Amino acid sequence: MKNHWMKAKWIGLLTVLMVFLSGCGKNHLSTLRPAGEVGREQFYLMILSIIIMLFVVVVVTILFAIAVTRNRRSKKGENFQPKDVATNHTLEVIWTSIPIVLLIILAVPTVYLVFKQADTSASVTDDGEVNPEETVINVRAYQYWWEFEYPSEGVVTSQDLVVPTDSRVYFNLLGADVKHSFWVPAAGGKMDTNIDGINSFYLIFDEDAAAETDRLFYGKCAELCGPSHALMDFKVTALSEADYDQWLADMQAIEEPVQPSSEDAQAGQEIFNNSCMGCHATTATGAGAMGPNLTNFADRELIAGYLEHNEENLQEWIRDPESLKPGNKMTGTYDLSDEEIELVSAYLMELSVEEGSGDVEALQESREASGDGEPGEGSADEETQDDEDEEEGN
Ligand code: HEC
Ligand SMILES: [Cu+2]
Repeated sequence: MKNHWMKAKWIGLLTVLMVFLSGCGKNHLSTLRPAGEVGREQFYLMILSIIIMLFVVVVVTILFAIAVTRNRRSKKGENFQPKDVATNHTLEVIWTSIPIVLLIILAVPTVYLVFKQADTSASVTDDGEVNPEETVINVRAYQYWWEFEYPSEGVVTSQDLVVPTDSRVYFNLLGADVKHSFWVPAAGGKMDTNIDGINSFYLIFDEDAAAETDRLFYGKCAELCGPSHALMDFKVTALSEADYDQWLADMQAIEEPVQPSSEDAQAGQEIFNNSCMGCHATTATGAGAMGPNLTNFADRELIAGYLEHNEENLQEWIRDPESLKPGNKMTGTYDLSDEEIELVSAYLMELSVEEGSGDVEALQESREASGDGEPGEGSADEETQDDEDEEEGN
């Protein structure tokens, strides 16, 4: 009987381990498969500390084994007294200095990297403005969603973060209500989003790593921030520099909300304007709104940060957000019939940003002409023109 129990326990333990450990090692998710320089440096620190720890464990285990086995009474007789080393100076110097040396070995690279990875000075210009030549993203964390603002380009999005590969991406982190924590496990360690001060750091996403993971990485909130904390996920889309610029330009081109084509969607837009517009923007400007910016909602990977992106889930979300994300701030703020929900969701599913509709050259020029004026403003007329052309094409 007892044997059976032992066996069952082992099998149980192994199963649990298998389930959890098989979660490790996925490229888009894991700290153990770093996707860029920052994550890699932190990974090496982990390896270094594990090596040091193993060394200590091995040495202590050997000493312990010697102490236990060497002077057994059964071997040496009842009256044997082992040599007293309590005041041996040489030994004391050795076992005081070894830990000090080990800590120094760990401290030097740790301190060096902590300072290196906290260096965000390139993200601001000498006058304290955001440097338009670097990728700078302002992150605002809300219960239970994420807003991403690209200050130099005047673009706002939410839930799906878009970044360029192979260069530093600087993040300025702020919490809008309570403290959250911004974490993209594959790219680097987490950092708190406080409500009373901006925390900054940078991450790097390698082009190779991005290509391996369909350009998608997972992000999470890593601070217990309320009942739906565990659902406060986001996606990171890592694009090549050129595609990233094109995405920004495409977003900039949406100066007016996308016009729906089908009749259902048009009716949905009216409902949206009456019931939802107060919290949700459908153009790519306007940070600090009550709800996620929905300009490119149809292009996103997920709904509400964690649901598969399809019309069924969207309708379920609009019908009863509380059942999907307890404690969220959208619950109970409107009253729609099932039919209205279908219309509104048809509208949202048309909120797509046309690829290639933006003027990349204007974007890049405005970046180079850094310092004076607001970047991205200059080409507004042209972009409106482009928009109209495309609508006719639809
Ligand atoms: C009081 C403000 C408010 C109103 C009104 C409101 N919402 Fe929301 N909405 C939110 C908030 C806040 C969230 C984020 C919830 C979360 O994820 O915690 C959200 C999330 C969403 C999402 C998911 C967004 C994403 O990026 O995945 C959709 C879709 C949505 N709302 C549609 C609607 C529709 C349709 C209406 C009108 C019928 C509406 N909302 C009315 C505040 C509001
Ligand atoms: Cu959170």
